[in-house]
This record gives sequence, structure tokens and C-alpha cells, in this order.
Amino acid sequence: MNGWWGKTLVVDLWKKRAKELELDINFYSSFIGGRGLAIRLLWELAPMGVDPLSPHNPLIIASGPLSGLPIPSSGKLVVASKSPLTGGYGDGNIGTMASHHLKRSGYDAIAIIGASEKPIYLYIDDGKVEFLDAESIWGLNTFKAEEKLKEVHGRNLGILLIGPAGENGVRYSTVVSQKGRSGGRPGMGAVMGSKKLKAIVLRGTKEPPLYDRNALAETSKEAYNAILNSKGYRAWIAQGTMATVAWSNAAEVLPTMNFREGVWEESASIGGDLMEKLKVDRRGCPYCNMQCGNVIEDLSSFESELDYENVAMLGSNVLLGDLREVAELNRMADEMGIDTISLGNSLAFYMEASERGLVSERLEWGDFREMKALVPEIARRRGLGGFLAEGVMRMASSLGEEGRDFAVHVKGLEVSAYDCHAAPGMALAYGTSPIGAHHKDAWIISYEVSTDRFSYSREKVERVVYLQNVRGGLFESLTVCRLPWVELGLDLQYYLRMMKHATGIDWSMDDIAMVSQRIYSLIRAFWIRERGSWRRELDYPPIRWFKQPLTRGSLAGKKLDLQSYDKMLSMYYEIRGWDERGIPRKKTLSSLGLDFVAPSLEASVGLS
Ligand code: PTT
Ligand code: SF4
Repeated sequence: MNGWWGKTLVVDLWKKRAKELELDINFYSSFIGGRGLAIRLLWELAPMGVDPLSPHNPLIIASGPLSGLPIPSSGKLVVASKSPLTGGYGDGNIGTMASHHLKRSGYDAIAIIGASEKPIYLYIDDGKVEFLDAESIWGLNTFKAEEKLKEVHGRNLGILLIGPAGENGVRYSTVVSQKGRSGGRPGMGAVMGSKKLKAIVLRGTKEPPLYDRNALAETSKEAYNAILNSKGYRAWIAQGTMATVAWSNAAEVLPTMNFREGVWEESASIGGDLMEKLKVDRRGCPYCNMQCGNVIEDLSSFESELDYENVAMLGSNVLLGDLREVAELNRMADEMGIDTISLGNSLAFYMEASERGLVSERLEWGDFREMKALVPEIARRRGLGGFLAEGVMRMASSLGEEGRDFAVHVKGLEVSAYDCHAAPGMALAYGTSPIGAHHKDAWIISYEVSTDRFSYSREKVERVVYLQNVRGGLFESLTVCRLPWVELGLDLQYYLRMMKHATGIDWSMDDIAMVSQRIYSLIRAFWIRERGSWRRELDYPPIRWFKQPLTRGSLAGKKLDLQSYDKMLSMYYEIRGWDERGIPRKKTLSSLGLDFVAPSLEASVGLS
């Protein structure tokens, strides 16, 4: 087999043993890798209805056929599990040297089951696993723990680790690497923490099997050059994703005051132009010539790596208009291993609850001192921090009907940084994202605001499906960064060519669409199996966007229309081959080779 090792390393933390799971080429040609591999393994290895924080819930670290190879922006990995935040499928994509080392370890993925009694970490050297004592690094933040591990094992390795938030089961804790790259928004850090697993240290030196190494090197060189010579390269290098602050504010989609509004008069105080003036460094993921991690010094003079989502959620959404203060909260989130998007949402939700008099402890909009004090409290689940650590959906349920009106999440995952009062296509993207509200699968908003913004057209629904298939299907399963394509227009044909050189298989975009369709239907089946029921309302965006119109800017008065959204959702289901409830039809499952999921769905919800 070329492009894949054909093997997953299954690590059992109870027995402190590892074994190989061999998978054949049909498996890989059906699911490719990364997210595809993760959901297929999860379906097999997770006992039905498993508690996400029980030792029986597997944690999957998966690479794809292109990750970790010397090709553009390939230093990525998928971390996946059943989510303690949503109760459904959860994953994230992390840029890390661990990608390079996993690729050279002799395995495509690592599946971790069981739990240790005492804190441990895994040291995996060319596929050989050691279970090492982590007592001395348990409780340390991710930056310090990573340093300690490098002192012991050297610098030429890749490390995935959790902070105090993951250790203490914060429902939106993440897996962190390289002091500022974070992945697994829906609580993948908490899953790792529930296993008492502080870190995975990877070292790999084996040559990955490739179909045509020379052709891959040639195409890769061409692609690197195409990126360097692209029109937007200079602007990208200057601001990266931070340019989106100004764009979002101009488009009136910048989340402001818990997604109450889409414009903020102080947005320049957290924007890309200011960041450029304060910038002290630029970082990024391995094998990338777009290095988009812009670093500034925060209020305490520590370095903090900024991205649009972090800044919007910890800036405009909580009304904090000082970039160095925002940077400080962001750096603390990385240290603690907390997702910034859910953190910004949770703080904003609580601020609004406080403003409405629904909670006894006050938290004012933009109160930096209080937020700064709260971040470690959340990570350690102390006092009010314990409430915020539960995330928006659970906080809202405890506040009754009124709480639900301003709870900004889908399926339990807090919404990322685009307000959708006046963006029905993006609302559908959030509603149907396979992990809950996240923009990674379909970022239709830039297209939407520049075209027929307020329409609920079939064309938009088709575009959402297309974007999901490319972003959530192709990029998440190849497991490489999508930004060369999204931001600089790198032709998708490069990826198909590189897949051919790596695997020997000639894929067309139609083949990819089929694989994506398979992955989306399997993920949907997993959600249904784990919940034991399904209703289409789970695919609705937050109620706030239907009920409470914008009051500021040129879009004042705008809100979403439920009936029109419902029509879009029905079109979406029809394109995906799902019934009116959002459940894959029997014939869809069959045509995708997913018959094996039918019995459990038949038993719980019935198939049409
Ligand atoms: C991603 C989500 C994003 S998406 C951002 S900023 W973005 C936030 N970053 C966080 C952070 O940082 N620290 C922290 N404690 N929490 C954070 N939460 C948020 O997590 C990220 C980049 C970015 S920056 C984006 S868009 C692209 N995402 C990709 C993706 O999803 N898939 C893919 N194939 N390529 C991608 N390329 C880009 O990668 P999640 P990273 Mg990420 C500090 O993790 O769970 O997927 O959520 O991993 O290595 O930091 O790269 O404006
Ligand atoms: Fe990482 Fe940014 Fe490069 Fe993507 S573009 S690989 S997120 S540094």
C-alpha cells in the first residue's frame, strides 16, 4: 500500500499495552484518512451510548495521506472523539510537528482506549510505546509541560498535550501543541484528561511509503511557488486571519455583545492594522510557507499568537477593546488548554445573564480584570469558573426558558465568530456542521455578503454542501491546511495530483464528493446512534438570530426567518439523501457502503 501505512496503533491505558489494527486499501479508499479514518474508527471502537468522559470513549489522533509530507501546509492532524460538550461527534485540526513524526512512525492513526489510574504520558518512538509517569507535569500549564518534556526527550519530536482545563474536564478544553496551536474545540482535551493522559510525545524516523516520490516533490515545488506568487500573498503575510476583523465589521457580521449585534465602533482597537504595529514575530505549522500565526506581546509582556476567531470572541463579543488585553486572555487560554471560541461565548453569555439579573454574581461587559481572574478558575473548575466550564448550552438550561433565548450554540458547540442575523447561508453552515457550530466545514459568508445576501436560495444550499465536501471532506481527510486554497486560491487540482503521487490512486472531485458524502452520513449516523433519537431542530442555528433583530448599523431590524430557513434545511437534507427528520435514508446508506450502520439506526429512530 502507498500513501498509508495501513495500520492504526491501538493503545490500551488500562493494560498499558499497544497493538496494531490493520486496515485494507478499501477502507482507505472509502474514507481517505484524518476525519474519515477517525469517524470510522470511532464507530467501531466506541461502545454505543458511551459516556464521553468514561475510559471507554476512544480518543483518536489521525493523519491523512498527505499530512506531514514535504508539501504545502501539511503539518496538521485530526483529534477526534465523542464530545463531552455536545454528546456527538467532535473533532479538531491541529498544526503540529507531531504530524511529521506520526507520518514517520509506521502508523496512520493512534486510537487510545481505557484510562490510567495515575497521570501518565505516552512516548512513542518509531511506533514503540512507553507509558511514562506524568506526576511531575500534571497540573502544569501546556507551555511549561511542553518545555519539561523537551528537556527530557530532546527537541526533535512532536508533542500533543493538555493543560489544567483538560485535566479538570472543562467541556471545551482542547489539545495543544507548540505553545499556541490548539485543536479539538468540542472538549477533546477533557477526553484526554479523563484518561489521565497528560501528553503524547511522538518521534518518527521511518520513510513513509509513497507511490512516486519524485513526482510528489515536483508537484509540491510547483504548489509552493504558486502560493508565493499568488496575488494575495503579501497581504496574507502581513495580517493572516487578523484581516478578517475589519472585513467582518464592514460586512456587519462581527460578533458583538454575545452575538446581539454585528458591528462595533471600536473594532479597530482589536484589528489587523493595530496587530501589524505590535507584531513581534510570526509562527506557523510545519511545512507551511504562509506562516499565519501573528505574535504580539500581551499586557504581561508574554508572547501571544493571534487569529481572527480568538480576537473576535475575546474582543468584540465581550466588549474588550484593547488588543494587548485580548492577547493576554488568548495566551492564558493556550496555557490552560481552553478553546477561545467557546470561552468568549461562555463569558459573553454569562455577562448577558448578569445584565438580565438571572445570576447572582455580576460580570460586566469588557471587565478585563474579572475575565483574567476567571480563566484559571474555569480551567480548575473553581467557584464561578465551575459554572462557566460547562459551556453555554448547560449554563442556559440551568437558567430556564429565558436563558435559551440568548444561548449562542448549535448542538452544544458554541458558535464561531460570524454573526448570522443577516446571513442565512452561513446560518445553515453552522446548523449542519458535523461537530456543532463551527465555520471550518463551510465558510460561505464571504460569498454570501458579496452576492444575494438575504436570499434563502437553493444555490446557497448547494454551495454549503460543496464547501462542506471540499473543506470538511477533502481537507479534513487528506489532513492538510485548507488556507492555501481558501485564502490564496491554490488550485484544488494540486491536491488531487499530490494524492495520486502519494497513493497511486487517481481521484476526481466527484470521487471526493462521494467520500465526503459518506463521511457526513456516517458522522450523522454516529450522532443519532449516540443520542438514541433525532429531530430537525437540532440543525437550527441559535434562536437569538430568529427572535431578536439587530439594532445597530445599516442592517438594524434584520433577523432570520424560520420558515425560509426550514425550506433551506429541507433542500439540504434532500441533497444529502437524508429524510425530513435529517436521518440518512436506507438507500443513501446502501449506496455509500454504510449498510453496517442501518441496524442501530433502524432500532432507535427507524429508517425511511
Ligand atoms: C479551530 C479554531 C480556530 S479556527 C481558531 S482561530 W481560525 C481558534 N484558535 C485557538 C487558539 O489559537 N487557541 C485556543 N486556546 N483556542 C483556539 N480556538 C479556536 O480554534 C488553526 C488554523 C486556523 S486559525 C484556521 S481558521 C484554519 N483551520 C483549519 C481547519 O480547521 N482544518 C484544516 N484542514 N486546516 C485549517 N487551517 C487553519 O488552521 P480546531 P491550529 Mg485549530 C491559538 O483547532 O478545533 O479545529 O478549531 O489548529 O493549528 O491552531 O490552526 O481564524
Ligand atoms: Fe498553519 Fe497558517 Fe500555514 Fe495553515 S496557513 S498551515 S494555519 S501557519
